Amino acid sequence: SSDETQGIFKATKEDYQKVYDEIARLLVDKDDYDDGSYGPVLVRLAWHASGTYDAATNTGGSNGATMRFAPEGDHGANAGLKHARDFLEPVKEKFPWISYSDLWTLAGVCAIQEMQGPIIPWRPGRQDRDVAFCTPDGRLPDASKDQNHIRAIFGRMGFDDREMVALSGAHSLGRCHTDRSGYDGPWAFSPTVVTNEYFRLLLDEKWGWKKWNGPAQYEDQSTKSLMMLPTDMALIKDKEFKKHVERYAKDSQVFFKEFSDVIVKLLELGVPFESKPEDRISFKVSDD
Ligand code: CCH
Repeated sequence: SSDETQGIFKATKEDYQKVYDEIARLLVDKDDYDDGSYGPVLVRLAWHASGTYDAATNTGGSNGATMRFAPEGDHGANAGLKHARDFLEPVKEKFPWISYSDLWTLAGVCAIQEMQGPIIPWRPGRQDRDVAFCTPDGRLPDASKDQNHIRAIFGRMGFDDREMVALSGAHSLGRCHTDRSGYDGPWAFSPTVVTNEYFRLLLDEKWGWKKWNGPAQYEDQSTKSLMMLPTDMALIKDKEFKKHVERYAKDSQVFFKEFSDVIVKLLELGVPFESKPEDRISFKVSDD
């Protein structure tokens, strides 16, 4: 008997576009949050769901959406991501056939595209898994560390130097919250638009330690309104990383292309797709 008669809903590309459109609509509708958008925190949810991947054991990654469960949801690195998960609950209610793991990654794609970023081709196929699949704490990066830590954490996922720098460009978006990570402030002047500003600021501004009682972070000396984490600053302290910071600062098109490719890879880590890369969907951006 067919899937149809068993009551299994086979979603089409058009169905996934409807989910995309609903998230995009809610992003506009619920603009009374942080800098006026849930976009950045949705990107962080997709990244933290995916960035638990360990290539050696093929565990973790976006397949499973195990951050729904207390052990993983309570990991220090995931503080504040409940805002993103709760934002998506009405979408899950409206489209109950989509898995949380597909929904969270699709939401990251939607947020990047709606914040004027590049198209991020995406495909479905993730299945939610139970609490037993929660990953151990410590798989996500620690902002107080240096380039060796960045290479250890992202190397474990299977990324090279170039990809690590491209991924870090996501910090053109959003901000740090004292009640989540303990750090404070945005990286860039336009935290709800995807740009290569993060790389330009890293190179062009003078950065000094912020004088405060919080965790060690940098502030720009001219306006004292922007921030960098120790791990961000490692990207210009390390010669190999810095080459890529310079490439992306110089050419926003190169950044957009390599950022898109590396986000596609991030969101697919460890997912046992039945579909092929050619089956990826390029969602249509909303017109405003
Ligand atoms: Fe990040 N990130 N991130 N980050 N991140 C934080 C916020 C965002 C690190 C630490 C932090 C990536 C890599 C790293 C986003 C996307 C990505 C915060 C503040 C810390 C701390 C959290 C808070 O207080 O709310 C470290 C360390 C690394 C690597 O070494 C990568 C990779 C991505 C995506 C591809 C986004 C977006 C935010 C903003 C979230 C918000 O709520 O505004």
